[in-house]
Amino acid sequence: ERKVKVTSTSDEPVSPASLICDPCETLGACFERHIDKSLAPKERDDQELFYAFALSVKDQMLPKWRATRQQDREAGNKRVAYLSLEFLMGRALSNALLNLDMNQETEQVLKDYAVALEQLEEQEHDAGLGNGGLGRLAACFLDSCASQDLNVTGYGIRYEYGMFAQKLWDGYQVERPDRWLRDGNPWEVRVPSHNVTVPFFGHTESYIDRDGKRQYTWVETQDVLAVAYDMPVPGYRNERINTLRLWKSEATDDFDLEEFNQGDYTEAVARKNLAEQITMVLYPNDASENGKELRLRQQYFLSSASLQDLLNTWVSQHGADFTDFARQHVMQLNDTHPSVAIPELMRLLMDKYGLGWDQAWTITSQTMAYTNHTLLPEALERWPVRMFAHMLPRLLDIIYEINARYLDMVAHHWPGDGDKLRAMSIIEEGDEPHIRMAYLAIVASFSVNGVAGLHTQLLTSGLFKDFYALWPEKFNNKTNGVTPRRWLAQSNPALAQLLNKRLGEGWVKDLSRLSALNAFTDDKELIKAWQAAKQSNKRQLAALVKQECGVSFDPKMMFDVQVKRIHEYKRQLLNILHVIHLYHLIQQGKLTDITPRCVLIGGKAAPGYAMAKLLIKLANNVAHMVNSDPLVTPYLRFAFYPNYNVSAMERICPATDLSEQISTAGKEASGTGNMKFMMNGALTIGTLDGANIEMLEEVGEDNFFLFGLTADEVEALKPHYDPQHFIAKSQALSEVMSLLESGHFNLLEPGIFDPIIDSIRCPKDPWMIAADFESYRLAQVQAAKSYRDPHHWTQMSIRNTAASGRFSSDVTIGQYRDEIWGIA
Ligand code: GLG
Repeated sequence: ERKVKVTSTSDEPVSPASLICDPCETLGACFERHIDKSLAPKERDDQELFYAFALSVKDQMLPKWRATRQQDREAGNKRVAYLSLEFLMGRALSNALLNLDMNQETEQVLKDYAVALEQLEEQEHDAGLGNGGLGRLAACFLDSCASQDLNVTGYGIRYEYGMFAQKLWDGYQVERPDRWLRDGNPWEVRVPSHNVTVPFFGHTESYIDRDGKRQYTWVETQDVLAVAYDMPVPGYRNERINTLRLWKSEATDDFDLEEFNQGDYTEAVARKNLAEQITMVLYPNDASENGKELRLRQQYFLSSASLQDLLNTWVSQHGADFTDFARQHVMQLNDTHPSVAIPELMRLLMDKYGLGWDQAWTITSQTMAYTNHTLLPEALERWPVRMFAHMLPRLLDIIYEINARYLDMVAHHWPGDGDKLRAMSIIEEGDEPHIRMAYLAIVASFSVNGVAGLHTQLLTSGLFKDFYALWPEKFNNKTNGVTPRRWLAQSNPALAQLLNKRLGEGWVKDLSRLSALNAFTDDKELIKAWQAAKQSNKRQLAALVKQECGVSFDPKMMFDVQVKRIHEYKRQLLNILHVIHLYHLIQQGKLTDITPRCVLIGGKAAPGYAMAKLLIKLANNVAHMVNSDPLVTPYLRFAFYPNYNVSAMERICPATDLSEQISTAGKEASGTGNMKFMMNGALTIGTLDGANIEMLEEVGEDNFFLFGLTADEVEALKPHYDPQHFIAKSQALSEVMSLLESGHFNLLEPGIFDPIIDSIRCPKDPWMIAADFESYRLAQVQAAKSYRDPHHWTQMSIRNTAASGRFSSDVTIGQYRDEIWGIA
């Protein structure tokens, strides 16, 4: 057997286990070698077989990965760095096999080992390095960038502990740590040649240089080592392998030198933990800020390490000449989380490479681009100036200088308007002054984008109105999308095969081709096959729900699903109230409008978000009552799905009939789950919020169950909102409230749901549950009626899939490429 020693330059990915690897080795030979050489010599259980197999698939990628790097280096094309504190990647194996077109070969190889691919896939731990939409969007974008042959690198953090695992105890959420790396991560490659050090604390000193110019240095810092771990991101059948570079924090060897010198060796070594803490755990908050010092440390750690990496690569090729740097780079900031990259780039260019302010500013403001993901005030990051002064003193100097120069411009634009200056300043004054990170990001970026049409419109007319007046050209919309590889081709093989048969395989790369389905909506054969695919997916989900929730779902009933983070604005409560309403109707024998349905809710609540956790308890208690009443279960079943994550969505989405996208209008920036369901042929019941609006535009009102107040109406109603009025007006809601208030769902725990009841009855309820209930109920009646005509329902389902082409992240990334990044 011929074995070739692979040599490589420092920039190329090499995995230790693959040092001896024949580039022409087959997958099978590779697998055999890893079983032999990379595993401990004990029982070969599924976990170990998965590990060896994943290593083999990675080995198959290595030559392409190296070639991609080399090609990008030689072509000298512009490169994009996607900076994000979250990449919610999920599992990698099935996606890699699909994109690399290795499914057939895999089947052959695994036959010899009498193991099924699904068995191995189940062994892989989700890479849960994100909370929800924002992190999953980053993952979909990476897939689209690679699949469109774009030179885009993801930069993130290699958290030791990802998103917590959710358990249920007596219907309450309990959090368990997610040690996803415990069994090792076969996909990652540690690249010590890219180590950089990141400074913290200390103070700034100034001095006069040889040319008589004042210069600044940041001294007596405590440095932390950033170690790069690379993960391959294979494009769809195009030979490109992009990189997701995740940073791990470690102690530098001279950490706490003083203590070493004082002879306190063990103490000093033990203190190294402080450095390692930075990348220990993902903050589990979605759409709300954390405000914790450690979080700022993570943000700076990621920003500094990534920028140093980009600058080092540049300098190794061009020397310290930055004339062309801005033409060759874009840094896309995924929300304000990495926006401290702005003053950090200024610092590196000025303090490390000696550029003057103006040149550094030109480069910074021509390379930074900012994506905003939310209008919720609680999610807008503000850091106390005090914290910056202590942790990042040099950056604070720079932010003050940016602010001073920018406020001159504001003063020029609005002469004599002190209020404007105060309102627009990057520094928010007060007893405890804060830095407004979104303002910093807008001031320093050449592009600011929202993530759906309505969202961008609300940004420019509301939250960022003044900035829009100053710089209209910066603002643009990029409606989100999701990757059709993972979310259709991979997770819904039944439907994918059907699409392949009807349309060929082109849709995987060009989702607009799905619109050809519209020609077949009367085709009986297609309708039958479409229904069969859905039924088979529903049977699989039913088995999973039985296993995870202990509830029997009947595939003949309508599957009505709401899975996403638990948040008041997403209004899981509206859904639960509707379940209570149906339960009540059925118990009273009022069955005329009832279509048998199985309702599934799933999602995690931030551990500190009491109201969201209470909603989980309510869902579980209502589910218990529904499922234990034999009069009710022929018509209604209700389950809360524990530990909802990417892998769960891959099974839930293909089996869903009705997708709940019911946020208060104006609150959900875009949503991306809504798009996954649509692609998989679910019908949506939804409000005019986020990307729902664009989905409705594509599919038409006849194929969508629309309800609720518009964003404008919500705003207009706010000052005189009277929930009692809406409750009194709706018999259904009055009865639901009475039942809830009677303690029917919490007999053993009196009063526990009072905060929920009070929130509905409170005139300040920002989510306007009572206002939208009746219109929601009527839309549900409509959906129930429609479902009773399977032929027509299926036609609507086909039309939804057909109209989903615009929500491929390939389309979104095409727009980023052309309108923001300007790359080939
Ligand atoms: C946000 C929003 C979602 C959006 C997602 C991706 O809440 O509406 O779809 O980002 O842009 N904080 C988020 O998860």
